[in-house]
Amino acid sequence: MSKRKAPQESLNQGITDFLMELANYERNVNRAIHKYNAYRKAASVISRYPSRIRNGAEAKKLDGVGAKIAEKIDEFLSTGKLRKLEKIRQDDTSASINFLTRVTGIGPAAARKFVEEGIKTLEDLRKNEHKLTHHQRIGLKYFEDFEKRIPREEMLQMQEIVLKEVKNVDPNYIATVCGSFRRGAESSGDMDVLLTHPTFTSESSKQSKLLHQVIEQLEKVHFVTDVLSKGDTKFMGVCQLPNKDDGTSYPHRRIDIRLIPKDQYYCGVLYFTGSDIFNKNMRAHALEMGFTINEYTIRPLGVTGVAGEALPVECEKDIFDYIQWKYREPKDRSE
Ligand code: DCT
Ligand code: MG
Repeated sequence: MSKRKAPQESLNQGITDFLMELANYERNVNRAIHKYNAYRKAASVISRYPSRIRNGAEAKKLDGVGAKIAEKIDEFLSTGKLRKLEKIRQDDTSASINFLTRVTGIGPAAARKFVEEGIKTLEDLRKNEHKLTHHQRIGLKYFEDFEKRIPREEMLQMQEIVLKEVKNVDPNYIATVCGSFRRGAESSGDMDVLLTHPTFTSESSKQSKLLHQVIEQLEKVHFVTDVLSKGDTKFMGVCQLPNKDDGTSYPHRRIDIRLIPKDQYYCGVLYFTGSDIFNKNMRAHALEMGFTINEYTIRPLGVTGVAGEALPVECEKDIFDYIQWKYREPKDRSE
C-alpha cells in the first residue's frame, strides 16, 4: 500500500485539498480516526460533485458534509484560507509529525515519539539511525525515490519482469498485479502483487516456500534490491528496473507481494484492486444483501448476523453475482 496518492484535479480542488489536510492532521496528530474519516468522506463526495461549489449551504446538501464542514467551506470561499489550518501549519510539532509519516515504516505513533525526542527532520533521522527499525532505515535511504509516482510505462515493464520470473520458478503459479495499476491508472504509488498456486489452499498446510522461492528469484535477477519485511505470506520490499540504455538508473520502487490460498485468491484480487472507496461501497452493498466480504472470503450472514461458511469463488465476477451487483471492470472501480 502506498502512502502518497495521485492528485486528482477537480472543480473543487481547493476545498478537497484543505479537507484532506485536516483529515491527515486529525489522524496523525490527534489520533482522531472518526474526524479523519469524516473529513475524507466529505472530500470524496465533494471531489465527485460536478459543479463548482459556491457556498457551504450548497455543500451541506451532500451526504457526508455536515454543519461544521459547511462553515469551513464558507470561510475558505470568502477569505481564501482557513484559520484552523493556518494555525496547524504554524504548529511545529504537528508539521513535524506529518512530515515524518512520509517515511515508510514510520506511522503516526512512531512519528509522535520521534518528535517528542526532538527528531523532526530527515537529517535528525540520519543522525539517529540506531533508533530506527530496519524498515524505517530503508524508508529513509530511499525517501526521495518513494515520494515519486511510478509512470504506467514503468509499471508495465515491472509487471513483465515479475510475471516472467514467477513463471520461471514454476509455470503453475498465478500472479496478478493489483492496486491502481490494475484499475488502469496512469501512475501508481507502489506495486501490489498477489500470488497463488494450485497446490496451496486454505485447507492445505502452510507453504511459505511458495513465496520465498519467488522472492529469491527476483533477488537473483537484481529486481528486488531490499527487503522491508518477509513473512510466510507477505513480502514487503524494494525493487528497481534495470538501467536505461543510456546508463541512467530508475528510481527504487516499493513492491508488496502476497501469497494467498487459491480458494481465497479472487477475494484478495478484488480487495487489492480497490479502490479503497470502491471496496467500502461494495462491502456496504454486500451487507445490505446479507453477505460479509473481506480480503479473504465472502460469507452469508445468518438471521442472527453470524457469518456462515465461506462461499466458493472461482473469479471476481462470482463475488459480484452473490451480492447481485452488475460486474464492474477494474477501470470502473474508482468508487
Ligand atoms: N485498500 C483498501 N483500504 C485501505 C487501503 C488499501 O481497501 N485502507 C486496498 C485497495 C487498494 C489496495 O488495497 C492497494 O492499496 P494502495 O496501494 O494504497 O492503493 P492504490 O489504489 O494501489 O493506489 P496507489 O497508486 O497510490 O498505490
Ligand atoms: Mg498501490
